[in-house]
Amino acid sequence: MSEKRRFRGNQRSVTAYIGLGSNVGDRVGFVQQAVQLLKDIPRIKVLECSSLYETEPVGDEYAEWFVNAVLAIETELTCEELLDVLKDIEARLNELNKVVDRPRSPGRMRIIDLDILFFGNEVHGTSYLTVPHPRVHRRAFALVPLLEIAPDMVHPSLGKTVAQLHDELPEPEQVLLYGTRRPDECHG
Ligand code: PH2
Ligand code: MG
Ligand code: MG
Repeated sequence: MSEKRRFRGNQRSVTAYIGLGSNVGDRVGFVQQAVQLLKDIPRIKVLECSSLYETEPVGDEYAEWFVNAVLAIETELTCEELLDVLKDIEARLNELNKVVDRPRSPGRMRIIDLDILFFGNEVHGTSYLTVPHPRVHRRAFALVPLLEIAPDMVHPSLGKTVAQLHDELPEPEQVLLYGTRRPDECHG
């Protein structure tokens, strides 16, 4: 049994890591609202929250910078149940904020995106859910916040720690502690 699994009565409890991201409107507020909604779920205990980061968008369809963070939680839910909870919170925040005055941007906008990055040491993949997240090891916007709260977490299928994966990123996108990003400078 993995270290990350504990039993309380006959309830299995797992430490999981959740990535949060928003790239439209009140990005910090949406991330904070999602954290609060997660704290309100009875079978989820939020153990730790990383700092907030402002991150360069990855993927051509996104034009605006994201605010990203990672949470460590302890839960008795299964991975599929946790995914349902996250989808529900995404839907609630989308519904509550659908009249948000969106800035004009050519890119795709996410009010809130909640991803399961790790679920204990579980490795499994279906069309519905893959854990660990299939791109966690390639994304500085996930690895930098993880580095803060779980540098020694070993990726269960790659066998490398978060710190090693971060060191090995070939061309990391920019990840800045929130509040430290300077306005784009003029070149030339
Ligand atoms: N999420 C994506 C695609 N690109 N880029 C950054 N910086 N942060 C994200 O959370 C992000 C992204 C799809 O979920
Ligand atoms: Mg995502
Ligand atoms: Mg997602």
